[in-house]
Amino acid sequence: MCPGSFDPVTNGHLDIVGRASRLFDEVIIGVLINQSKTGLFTIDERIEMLREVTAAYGNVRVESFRGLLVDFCRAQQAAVVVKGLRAVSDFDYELQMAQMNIGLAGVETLFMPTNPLYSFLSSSLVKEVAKWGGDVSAHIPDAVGERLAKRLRQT
Ligand code: COD
Repeated sequence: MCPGSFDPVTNGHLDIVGRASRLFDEVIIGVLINQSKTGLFTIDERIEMLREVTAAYGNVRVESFRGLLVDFCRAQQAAVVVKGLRAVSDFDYELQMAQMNIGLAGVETLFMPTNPLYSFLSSSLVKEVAKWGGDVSAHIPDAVGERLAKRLRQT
C-alpha cells in the first residue's frame, strides 16, 4: 500500500511506487479523501493522473479511501505500507504513524529512502512554484504538468 494525497502526483511519489512495484506482486495506491482539505485537483482527477502515469508498471492499482489507513489496508488485504522518507524532518511524524498503525492493526510500514533527486520535492512545493511561473517540468510527469498548467490558468 502506498498511501497519500497525491495532489498532484510527483516524480518523488512515482520513484517510490516504481521501486515498490519491483519488490511486491501488487501495489495499491491509496488516495486519501480528506473532507477537511480541498485540494487543487479533485479525487477523481488525482486518480486519473495516477492511473495514467503508473499504467506501464503493470501491477499498480489506484483506489481512494476515507477514514483510517489501517481499515483500508484490511479491506484491500494489504499487509505492508510503503513510505518514502525525504529527510530527517519526515521521520518523526512517519515513525509515529507507523507505530500507531502497527498497534491498531498489525500493519507494517517499510520506509524507503528517497532518490536524492527528489528529496526536496513535495506536491505543495510544485504547486507553489508553478503558480508563480517557475519551471516544474523536471519534478512531475509531462501529463501532470499539462493538467497543472491548465488548472492554474483557471484559478
Ligand atoms: N520522495 C519520496 N517519497 C515521497 C516524496 C518524495 N519527494 N513525496 C512524497 N513521498 C511519499 C511519502 O511516503 C509520503 O508519505 C507519500 O508519498 C504521500 O505523500 P503526499 O504528500 O501525497 O501525502 P500525505 O503526506 O498528505 O499523506 C498522508 C497520509 C494520507 C498517508 C496519512 O495522512 C494517512 O495515512 N491518513 C489516513 C488517516 C489515518 O489513518 N490516520 C492515522 C494515521 S496513524
